[in-house]
Amino acid sequence: MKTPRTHTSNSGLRGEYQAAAADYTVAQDWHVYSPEMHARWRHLYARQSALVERYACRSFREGLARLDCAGGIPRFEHANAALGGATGWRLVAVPGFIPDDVFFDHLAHRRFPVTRWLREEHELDYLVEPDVFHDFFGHVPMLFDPAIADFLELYGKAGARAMAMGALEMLARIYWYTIEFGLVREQGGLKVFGAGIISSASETIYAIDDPQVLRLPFDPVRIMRTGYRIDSFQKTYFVLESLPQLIGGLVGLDFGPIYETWRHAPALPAGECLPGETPIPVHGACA
Ligand code: HBI
Ligand code: FE
Repeated sequence: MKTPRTHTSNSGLRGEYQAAAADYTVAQDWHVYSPEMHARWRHLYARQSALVERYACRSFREGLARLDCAGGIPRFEHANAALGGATGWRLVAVPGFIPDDVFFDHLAHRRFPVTRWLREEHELDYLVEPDVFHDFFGHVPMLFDPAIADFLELYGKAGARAMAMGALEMLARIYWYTIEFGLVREQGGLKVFGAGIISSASETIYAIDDPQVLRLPFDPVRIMRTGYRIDSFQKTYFVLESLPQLIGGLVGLDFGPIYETWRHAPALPAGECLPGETPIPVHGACA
């Protein structure tokens, strides 16, 4: 039996890349997870699910309930049985972070790459790279939502053009400020739908409750111009009025001219308002 360990490959990324296929998929090898790893998952799950009721949007709560994964690291094939009938998405196991073009191609075909390895005991609170807890707990519940399901496919399909135009950074900011760190207004208040927030206990509370944080209305072009941090809590969050706004706000846009206009401009710093912008007050009350 293989030792359940994570390695650092030549690329400096964690995960076992040697065994991966050309599309970077691997077998999940669920039987290789140790009892300690399942216990660590339960610990992470218990901590985050206690916050979900109050802080997560309704789609997240409903999706999480359908996954039934409180007891240990889930089998991706079980999730696929539920997801397939709901939105046609399928999880594929990957060793960790994968090249942009490969990531886009999976999304364009409604395959969501889920990292196989789990964080170690000493890094329960913060990770820079995605692990199975971030990818599964954070992202998979939202794949049951039709708007998110369709948006992610569109995002995957938009990838090649953005890369060809040297505007990958701009497109990636859309993913970052929505799928990873997005908020949505629900029943008058603000809720989390971004996986980067909902898989972190401290950022979940910060993003919703901290009165100092800048919260701005969702605006795709503004987002494409705004830089972000990968090593600290976000300084700006963008707020959708509803999840379908994600698609509605993008379908009419021709990304080509937008990339052309802004791709050489310096990024707007996160945490700063532009003249004329009105931040959304904490807890989303109308200004
Ligand atoms: N790979 N496993 C994984 N997860 C990601 O979120 C990811 C990736 N590769 C590229 C990538 N994200 C982003 O740089 C693209 O969204 C641009
Ligand atoms: Fe993620």
